[in-house]
Amino acid sequence: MSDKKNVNEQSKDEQLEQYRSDDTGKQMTTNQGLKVSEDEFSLKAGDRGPTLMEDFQFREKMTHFDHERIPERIVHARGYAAHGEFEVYESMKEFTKAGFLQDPSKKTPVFVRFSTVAGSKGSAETVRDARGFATKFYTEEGNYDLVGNNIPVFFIQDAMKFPDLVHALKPEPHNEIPQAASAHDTFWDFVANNQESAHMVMWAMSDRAIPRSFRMMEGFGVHTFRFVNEQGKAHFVKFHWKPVLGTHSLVWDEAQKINGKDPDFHRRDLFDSIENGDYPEYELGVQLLSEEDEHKFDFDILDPTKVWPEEDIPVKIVGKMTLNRNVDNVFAETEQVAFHPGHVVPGIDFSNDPLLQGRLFSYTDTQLIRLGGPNFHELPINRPVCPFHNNQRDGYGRQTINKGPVSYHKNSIAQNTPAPVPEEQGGYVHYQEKVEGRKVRTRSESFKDHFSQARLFWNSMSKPEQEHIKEAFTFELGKVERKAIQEQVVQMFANVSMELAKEVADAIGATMPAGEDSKVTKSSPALSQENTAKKPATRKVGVIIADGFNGPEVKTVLEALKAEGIQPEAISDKLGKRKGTDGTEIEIDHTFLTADSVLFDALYAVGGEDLSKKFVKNTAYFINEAFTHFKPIGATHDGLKWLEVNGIQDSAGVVHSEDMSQFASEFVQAVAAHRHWEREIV
Ligand code: HDE
Repeated sequence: MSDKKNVNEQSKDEQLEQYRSDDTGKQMTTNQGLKVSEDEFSLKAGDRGPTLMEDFQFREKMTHFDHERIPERIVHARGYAAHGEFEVYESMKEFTKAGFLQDPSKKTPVFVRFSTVAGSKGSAETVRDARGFATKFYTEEGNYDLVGNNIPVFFIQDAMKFPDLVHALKPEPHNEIPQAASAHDTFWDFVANNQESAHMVMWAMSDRAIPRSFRMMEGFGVHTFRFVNEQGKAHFVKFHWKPVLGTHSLVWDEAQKINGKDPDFHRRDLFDSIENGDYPEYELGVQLLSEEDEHKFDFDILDPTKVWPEEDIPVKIVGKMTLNRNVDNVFAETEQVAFHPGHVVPGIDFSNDPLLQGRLFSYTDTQLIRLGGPNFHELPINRPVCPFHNNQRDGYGRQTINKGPVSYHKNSIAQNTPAPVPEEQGGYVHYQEKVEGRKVRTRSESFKDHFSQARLFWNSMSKPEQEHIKEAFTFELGKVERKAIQEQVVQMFANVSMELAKEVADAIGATMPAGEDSKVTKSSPALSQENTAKKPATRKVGVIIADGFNGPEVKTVLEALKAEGIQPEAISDKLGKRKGTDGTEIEIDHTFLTADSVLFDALYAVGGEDLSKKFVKNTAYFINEAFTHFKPIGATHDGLKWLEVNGIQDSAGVVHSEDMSQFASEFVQAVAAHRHWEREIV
């Protein structure tokens, strides 16, 4: 770190470095720097006497502790983040003048926070919910925040309704139940009475709402934004993040069990991947639309409950983000980071989407209460990497020591500086869109079709995905206590699909909906996860193994798995080392107690000699559960008997062979496929 550089002339990492503190090996002091001689006992009048008011050391320690917590985010409280970098593949000059989108040789530091929406800060992670996907780009022109979700549409069309939506979604106020779940009366009452939610509800009931990993989900800016180029020409733009590993999900029964077995499942996965050097990667995609084409669609492009079908407006892949560094301290970075859709740079502008417009107010406002005042931009994680100067002063926790007498504009004392910057030199000028109209509180007529795209989504799903949606509705409505709400919801979704509504009605004992099925036949294959990238890398395979395993065989298979980037972890009845027939030793990572099939992508049943009854029982349970969750299962020699016990040896995604290298390559393919839905259809 150079002593000469001012803090806001440093790279993001240099900036953070001066705030990092390693206390290892250091002497203990108070916050005032006074060396502490004793840290276990308060100051008392006599061995058994009262504590003295004079004990400033005790009071400082306790006061700091008493104030350790800040309010959690009203939504997206449960989150996890990482640092990384972004690079553009080719200059986007034609469409935007944004500096970080010009030069492929430039790396822009980023900080990304993933989150669930509904749950409190300590809630479980694999709940059914949208996921936040918020990215802060520390650009040379200021911070740019792309504050998105893993679902491309939203429940409502106007920010005015956001508090109502969130009140309905959160635990019910009279008993604070249920935590981090939409399966309750007030949420579905909101849905039934706010039918613009139909499209997003379809996504929320789909596999998208139970991602396998933050590394395997898409991100979307949701709203329509604007790109503006050097010549002042604008294009409408929608932002996409496409995970290089593809978009993959859990199954609902598995997701619920993970919440008990490992409530930190998603953060652990992200943290471990980065520590292992398996850096999560996402490509940035943009859908571009010229201003002249604004009204060419059968939906309004300002409506945040609509997607732009990728088959109509292709997603142009323009760059890549790599997450390559975990935070040093979750509170200082992940908790104190403050995102805001209004943090933009020249070349990126807004549209009149009424949901976006409201967000432009809400995010700064919420930081004022959450981070305790107007100086949150000075927190290390929030500081831009470019210089920032203005006449804002003071407030709680101010860190900058502004020199000189001037804190106003215009002035003569400082030759009228800090001075506004003309557009040609990088000053931000809002896109001069022409607007006129009457002041009204209405929903535009063009926002009133709530069902066509919900149907488009339904049509785009594979059979297994449709089955999962039916089951999700049946689960959620099954938890709703008021019959009238169940009936209303079934009736509402009859507008999307009669098949869906009827099967759900049947399953929950509601009145069969009557009427015509939707006439929308269009589908968008890009929406189905069946068409996503399928790769074996970074998948976790539980290897169930006992003493006396076939050494050469296991070695061949494990090497083949590792060569594909698959991560085998050994499970046995106890920790320590297990010995193979040829003397090979394998260190056990988990016992049947600390592991569970739901924590793995696939199982490889090896077995061994002289297995205890308990071992046999546990293995059969693991295999049966993995099979129920459509997971790949591999078995060789001794392991074959479990396939037979469970009667699954001839099923899809169950791999066994006498030839080890054939077995390994078939098993790798089965793992890459993620899940084997053929089992469901049979
Ligand atoms: Fe947010 N949202 N939101 N939101 N949102 C917040 O800001 C809000 C919406 C999103 O990891 C809050 O700092 C309103 C859509 C993410 O720190 C708050 C409306 C999308 C995060 C807020 C929306 C999002 C937030 C709470 C409707 C996807 C977490 C804490 C007009 C495009 C960011 C905070 C992080 C957080 C308001 C709707 C994404 C209260 C008023 C649509 C990823 O300001």
